[in-house]
Amino acid sequence: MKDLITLEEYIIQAQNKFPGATGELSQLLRDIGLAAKIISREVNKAGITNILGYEGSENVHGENVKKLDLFANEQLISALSRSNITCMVISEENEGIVRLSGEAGKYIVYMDPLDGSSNIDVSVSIGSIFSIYMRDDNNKKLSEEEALKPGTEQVAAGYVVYGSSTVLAYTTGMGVHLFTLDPSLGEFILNDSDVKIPEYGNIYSADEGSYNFWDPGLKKYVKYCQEIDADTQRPYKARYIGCMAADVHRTLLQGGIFMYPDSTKYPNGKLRLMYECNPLSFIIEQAGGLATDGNQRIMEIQPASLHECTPIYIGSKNNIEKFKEFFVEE
Ligand code: AHM
Ligand code: MG
Repeated sequence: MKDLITLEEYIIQAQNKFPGATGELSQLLRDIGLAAKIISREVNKAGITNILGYEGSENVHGENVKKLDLFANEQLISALSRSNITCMVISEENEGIVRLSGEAGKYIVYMDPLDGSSNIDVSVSIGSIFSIYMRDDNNKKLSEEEALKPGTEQVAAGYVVYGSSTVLAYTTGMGVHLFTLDPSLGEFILNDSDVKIPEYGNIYSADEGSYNFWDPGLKKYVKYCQEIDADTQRPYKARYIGCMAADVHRTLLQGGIFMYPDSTKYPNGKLRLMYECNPLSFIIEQAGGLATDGNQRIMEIQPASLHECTPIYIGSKNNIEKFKEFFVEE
């Protein structure tokens, strides 16, 4: 039987390669892995436990919050509180910073606890996304400003997709490692270490229903994707799950491009820089792909606020480079 390596074992093996490591980041990743298992269990029985449906409140973006969003938020915050390693959490579900364990922890965690939550009611993939930064100075008073770092300063990031299987991918800046949850063992099992995105893919992913809100350059690019040309495997296939974590996961494995542009409807795009775009850009770049807002690398954007949005075009290197030709044309 092929040796099974669990997420916990893998993280510890990786840590042992660095004799000076304190083990704190490893612990933090394991805590997130535990929360992901609990969320996965609830997601799978969401219908039968009557956990579906609107919770009744609105989140900081004025969107309806469903019970499972709150459940996932609570599970992740509670997992991150266990080890006194994390000083603050910034979540899609909380307007301000959430302080944990006083000022002691040296890590700052951003997260989207349940991405794509409109998919819950129809049993389509949803996800969790996380992004981890280290504090500059543990003795400083915690502040929102301290959390406003560009994505290049992430020390780790990852996502979980609750799909036909539950998968978890993470990076600490040394490649992307992918695990699948075996529900009978209750363990994430290593699929692949150092996953690479195909250099080119024939899938494009965007909410094309919003076509009339888009810039002319983007419209032309999408028409390019639809043209017939065997040499470049066009027309591309269109795929759009409506859960960025799941759409980016497919892009990681099969290549292509995922786009959530700015538009007359969403002048700054809709996806959040700090807990959607930066962590998924870190993953895709570590796998050999690219992520841009059209003008600059996503991870180099200097954030001005915790929940800000950005347009994003992310995927295989050759697809993003081709896309940029259309973008500069305008
Ligand atoms: P969320 O509030 O459930 O996290 O929504 C974010 C999601 C992304 O994952 C997805 O790509 C996008 O919003 C879908 O938006 P739209 O419905 O405009 O296509
Ligand atoms: Mg989201």
